[in-house]
Amino acid sequence: MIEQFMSAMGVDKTLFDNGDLKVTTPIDGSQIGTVKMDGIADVQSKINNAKTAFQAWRVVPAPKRGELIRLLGEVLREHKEDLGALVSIEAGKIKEEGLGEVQEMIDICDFAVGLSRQLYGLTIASERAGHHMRETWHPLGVIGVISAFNFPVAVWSWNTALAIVCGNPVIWKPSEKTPLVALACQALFEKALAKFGDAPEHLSQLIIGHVDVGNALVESEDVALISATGSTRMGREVAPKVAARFGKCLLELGGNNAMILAPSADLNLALRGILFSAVGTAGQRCTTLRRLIVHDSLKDEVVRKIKSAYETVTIGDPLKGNLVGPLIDKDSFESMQSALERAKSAGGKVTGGERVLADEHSDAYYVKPAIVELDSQLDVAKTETFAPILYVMSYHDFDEALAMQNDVPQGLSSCVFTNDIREAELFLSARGSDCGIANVNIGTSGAEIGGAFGGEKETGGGRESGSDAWKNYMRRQTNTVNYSTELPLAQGINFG
Ligand code: UN1
Repeated sequence: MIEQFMSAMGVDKTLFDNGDLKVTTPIDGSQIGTVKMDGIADVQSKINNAKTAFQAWRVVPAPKRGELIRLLGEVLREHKEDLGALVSIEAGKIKEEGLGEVQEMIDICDFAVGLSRQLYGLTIASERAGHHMRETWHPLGVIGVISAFNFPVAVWSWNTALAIVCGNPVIWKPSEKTPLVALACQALFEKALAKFGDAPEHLSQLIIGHVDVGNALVESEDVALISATGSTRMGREVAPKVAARFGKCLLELGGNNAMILAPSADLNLALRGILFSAVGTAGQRCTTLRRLIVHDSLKDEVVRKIKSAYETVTIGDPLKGNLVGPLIDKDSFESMQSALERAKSAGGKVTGGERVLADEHSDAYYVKPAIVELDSQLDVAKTETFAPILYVMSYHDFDEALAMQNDVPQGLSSCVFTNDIREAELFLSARGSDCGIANVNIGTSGAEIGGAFGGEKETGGGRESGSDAWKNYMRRQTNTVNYSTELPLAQGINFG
């Protein structure tokens, strides 16, 4: 099933049919490959390789480093269909979303190429005559990337495109659920390297395995930045370990994203926004819409319309034109069912959520998206369940809606649908949404790469992708230069 794509992208067959880690597709649960896992000693030697690569790469001019990423973007354009299909097969995304993910990679490459000529620092007025101050940004060191199954390639590219133009090598530990797309990205990166010519070896390396190898990366003093995307539970493990060695962390953890739907909203627009954000990627985006806070005057109509829209959503093989593909695995299905049970026993009214296509695919987990009507925001709605469950609650005043929106431990994405400028601006104000992403008349998911992506509270505080997220991958140096013949001290100190 995967061989044609893998060979088109230049992945050697021995890399995926001769290993100890079994890889299955969520489409039907069948095995699609086996991959060799790394051990702790492999991690150490890859870190050493990366350290050597760093010595050479950090002194290559940044615009030249950008050329490598320009070539990566070119290779990705050539292989968009192959990589997109492989993402669909390994992660279960529908075809359009698999392609969209590769487009997101191409976009960040373009962004990073421009950035390679814009790694600007400030010049600062010195208080001393004949002195000049400035800020310089230098390459940081070895960058460790830990990514999740749900955006199995885009998150690597956000980090890698920026890290490379900023002068750093990358070691990537993909999710053990999606190692094949990682092998493909590595092969595509190597194609770009071959076109580029004289880059040092080991600018991009993969580590495949479970939490033990991830830990070895996290605990290594030779890894300057750990950029980790995944659950809040994972972040709680990683962050203290990195902090203990004074390393840097960029965390992209759980989300529990809400929409406030106000009376003045364009309902058709809102319904389309709800549908894409709540059921797209089968509810398995960090940015998935999980809570709908709807004005009480609209609640019945909106719930009715969502239910009828959900009836028309086609569920099934993600490569065959359906809108909703499978959940990643059985564990994911079980945690969805247990969240629905909890909601039910706390008085929630559950519609949908049941397994479908079980006869055809006993080892794959397709579900109907669920709507859960709640009288108030119960604990179950404050927990992120990585599945298509939309909790619907109503509000009466806008302040109450804002309080509900913010009353969860996570702080990734949020939106308001309104045509009332006061509500829209309040939502975006200091006392509005407490999330890293706050949108007006756009759903919670599907962010562009140009903005900084990430969120507050249990989401971990990191910002990746656009805006000035590149600063994560560089170290800031403050320079003071004295071009006078005196040695005046700052703060006017007279030292004899
Ligand atoms: C993620 O789910 O980890 O905003 C990333 C979005 C995508 C990225 C999601 N551009 O939905």
